[in-house]
Amino acid sequence: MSSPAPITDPRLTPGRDLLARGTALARDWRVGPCPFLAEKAVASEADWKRRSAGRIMQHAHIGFRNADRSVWAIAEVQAQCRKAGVEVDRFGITLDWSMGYPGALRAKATRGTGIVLAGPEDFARITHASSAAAHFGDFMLGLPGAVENTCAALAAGATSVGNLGQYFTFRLPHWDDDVATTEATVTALGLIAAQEAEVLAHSNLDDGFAGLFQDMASALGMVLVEKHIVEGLIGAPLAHCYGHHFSDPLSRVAFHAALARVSDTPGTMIFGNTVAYQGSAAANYASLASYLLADLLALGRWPTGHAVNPVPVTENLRIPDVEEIIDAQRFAHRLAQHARLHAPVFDWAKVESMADRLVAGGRRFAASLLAGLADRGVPVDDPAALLLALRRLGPRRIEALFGPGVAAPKGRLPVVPAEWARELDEKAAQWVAAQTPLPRPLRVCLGTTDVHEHGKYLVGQAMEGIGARLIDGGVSVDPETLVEIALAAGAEVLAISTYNGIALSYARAVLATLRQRGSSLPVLIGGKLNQVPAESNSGLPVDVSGDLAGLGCRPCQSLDDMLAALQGLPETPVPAPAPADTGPEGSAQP
Ligand code: B12
Repeated sequence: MSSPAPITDPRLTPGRDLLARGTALARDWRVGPCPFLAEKAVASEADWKRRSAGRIMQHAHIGFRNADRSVWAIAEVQAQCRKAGVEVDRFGITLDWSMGYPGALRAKATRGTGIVLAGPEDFARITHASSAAAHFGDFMLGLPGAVENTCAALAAGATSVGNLGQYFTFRLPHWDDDVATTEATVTALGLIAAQEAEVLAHSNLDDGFAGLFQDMASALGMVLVEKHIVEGLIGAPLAHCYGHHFSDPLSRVAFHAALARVSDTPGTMIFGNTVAYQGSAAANYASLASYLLADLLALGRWPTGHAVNPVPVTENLRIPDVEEIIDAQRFAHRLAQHARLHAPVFDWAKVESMADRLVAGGRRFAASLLAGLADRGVPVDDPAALLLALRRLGPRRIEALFGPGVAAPKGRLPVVPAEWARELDEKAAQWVAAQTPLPRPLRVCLGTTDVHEHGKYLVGQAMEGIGARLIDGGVSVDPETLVEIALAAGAEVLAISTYNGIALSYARAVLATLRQRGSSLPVLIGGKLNQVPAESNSGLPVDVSGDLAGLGCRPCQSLDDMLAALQGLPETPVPAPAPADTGPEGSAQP
């Protein structure tokens, strides 16, 4: 069993030197002009949010891969919505994960499903596409390319830059230099702090540990820890975003109330509860209404400056098109008119009481985490050292050591259980209850190609439930490493969970490595089985399940598919494994 990396690293440049680098960069890289700042006559989006307090703001997300199409879409959505009397206040775009690398490495990096912007001029095309605020959230802060991307975004006139949440959990393929990633992130935060205009450093909690903690109070505690680092030690305003994984209205509104109690920095947006999108467009409208109503009620009572984010109902099927984005915006606008009438029938006392528990638990978590890091030799006045230590500890160890819940035999009892874990636990238990166990305990190595690990969490529980023995292949693991872990542990099956539009290229790399190693291990693959074809004009990913089957993999859409694939494997057990490493820290198996 390999021991986890130490949480301090002598190679790391002290935070104060990195902040000085950021301040020096600010002499050349300042917030530039853009139509949003000009039309609203403000210095930053934070100013605009403060001035608009009390008005419901709307965020639209544009997910195209092509820059021309994105620029056109932003203008079109703003124009069409304005015609319909709906104001879209801000647009977010999805940078490609290859943009996370330093500039020199980007051309060779595997592309994902997002947009590639070549330099400051390309960023300016986005900020000049409309007079709404532009939000560059993903694959900027928190990744090794943070400094270049932040310079470009600021010069283009963006005044909210993210996404610190990604720092904690995201790993780029074949990039393991977390020291360089930390240095780039702290330098970029120093650059943001040194701006004359108030630039919001944005952190999407769900992209970080909040999507993996089992206790919502730990997620609130991370808000306090991140604020200590970014606002306290670096001096940049930190805007928090949450929402992907917050499904039930009570805990969603209570989290908002708790956030409003611990932060007065304007929020960027409340993210859509996209994990609830599981069916057709019609069914997803119910999910949209459910989370949006909660957000509108919460913002009515605690106007934090967050915009609502009505996610188009096709989001779980494909990258939403312009008409679908406009429909979602119009839906949100109309629902906001209904929402205030719901406020009197909402049980605010229940919300306040849960918010009390979240705040108390979050404070305990933050205090004990910071004290625990100090005890372990981390200089808690150094933002770089703190960030690195948190990233290396990872969500499971952090929660096990410092979680606010009472310790119990199988982990801590959550103060407020995280919805995502509760739902998946139930789903796995229900499915397992209806199955007969496997005839023998197959050894299955299960890993993910990218940050999405809920598929792995569910599949892992289901496999164990029917008697498989699980070998942890890790999260965001390179194909060669996954094969290495599987073979070293004597796995009889390799199971891959993938979501980032790279299913085919990843499977090819796994099969090539297996062939090199003379192995014919069966490969199961599930998740989002798509890929953007190299010769694509649209830039949209296409389903590759057929190609995967053609390669000899077993594509699985469901747990039933998984069971059928496992049952189709040869009866004879392969020889027992050599004692092996159970894989890197950060996997979904607690
Ligand atoms: C939750 C989520 C996130 C969370 C993940 C939290 C976490 N730590 O796990 C966060 C917020 C971090 C996230 C980030 C991103 N996400 Co995301 N995310 C989702 C979302 C909403 C749900 C996916 C999920 O976890 N489902 C839960 C699982 C349990 O359900 P399921 O997928 O139906 O699983 C079933 C089967 O697939 C099967 N299965 C799954 N794996 C396996 C494996 C095996 C072996 C077997 C047998 C079966 C199996 O098991 C289940 C059986 O019922 C989807 C949209 C959607 N609604 O599907 C987008 C989605 C997957 N994300 C997407 C994207 C683009 C991203 C980002 C790149 C966005 C960005 N710009 O930052 C980043 C990823 C960055 C990176 N470095 O990789 C896209 C992918 C696009 C594509 N491929 O076409 C999606 C589809 C959204 C969209 N429409 O644009 N995301």
